[in-house]
Amino acid sequence: MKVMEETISGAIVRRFFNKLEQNLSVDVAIVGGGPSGLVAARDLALAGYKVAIFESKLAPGGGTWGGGMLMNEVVVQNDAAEILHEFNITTVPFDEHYHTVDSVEMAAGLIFGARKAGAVIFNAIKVEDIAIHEGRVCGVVINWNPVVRLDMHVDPIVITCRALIDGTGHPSEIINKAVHKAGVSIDSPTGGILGEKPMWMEDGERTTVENTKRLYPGLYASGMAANNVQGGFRMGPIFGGMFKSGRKIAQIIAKDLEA
Ligand code: 48F
Repeated sequence: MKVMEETISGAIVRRFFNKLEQNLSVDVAIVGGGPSGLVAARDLALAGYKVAIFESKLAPGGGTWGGGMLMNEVVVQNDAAEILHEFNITTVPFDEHYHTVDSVEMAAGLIFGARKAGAVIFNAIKVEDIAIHEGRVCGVVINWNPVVRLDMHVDPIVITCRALIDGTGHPSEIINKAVHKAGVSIDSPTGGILGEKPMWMEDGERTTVENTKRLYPGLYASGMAANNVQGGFRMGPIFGGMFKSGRKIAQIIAKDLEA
């Protein structure tokens, strides 16, 4: 008779590798489980696309958990609060323009919503490179984040995709690979990365959405990564622009994948 330990280990190994195998090729790979990536993931999964998020940290959620300066409340505009209500996240009206949200409920709710819609989340996995074939981004190169952090000389594996979202936030890590490693010219005023400007909440919130677009065949940016690329201002603990950016990039990708 099998001992319990063998059953438990077997269940985890079989189920995990089945999940990985089912996602070796996806419609949309999203790098980073921050707020923009999670909204995009839910919208695209609800639209019927096969979506996988690769998040380097153990806990997805990106910059949502800590509120402002570890005070765990964030602020959203009225129209963005409506997106959170779709996730069943509670918002509390503050004045005629803004709502506050418990940042822990928001992080947990966004993750749960994306997952329940059908997006698969691989955590503790770092996207360390991209695949570009014949002028089109077509994959993410992944490795266990602890392997990368320990600088172990271990080759990665590749997940192929039809569309790739850089949702890595301020560093726009994936677009950096495209520009500096692959040497491609992206859809920005210089063809490269302009870099984020300092704090200006109102402008940053607006431009985060405006700057959300396809940057190169197969390559898209959402959230702070999109704003960093186009030289937008940062905005701190107000999150409406991130949700709207996630929604916008999902719509752009759905249109491109249909074409
Ligand atoms: O930064 P982040 O929360 O992304 P976002 O959707 O939202 C930005 C806001 O949180 C905040 C802000 C709002 O006013 O300014 O910064 O643009 O989340 C990015 C996620 O990407 C992960 C990282 O751990 C974080 O959870 N990430 C970054 N690089 C990689 C990665 C990588 N190479 N591979 C996998 N995950």
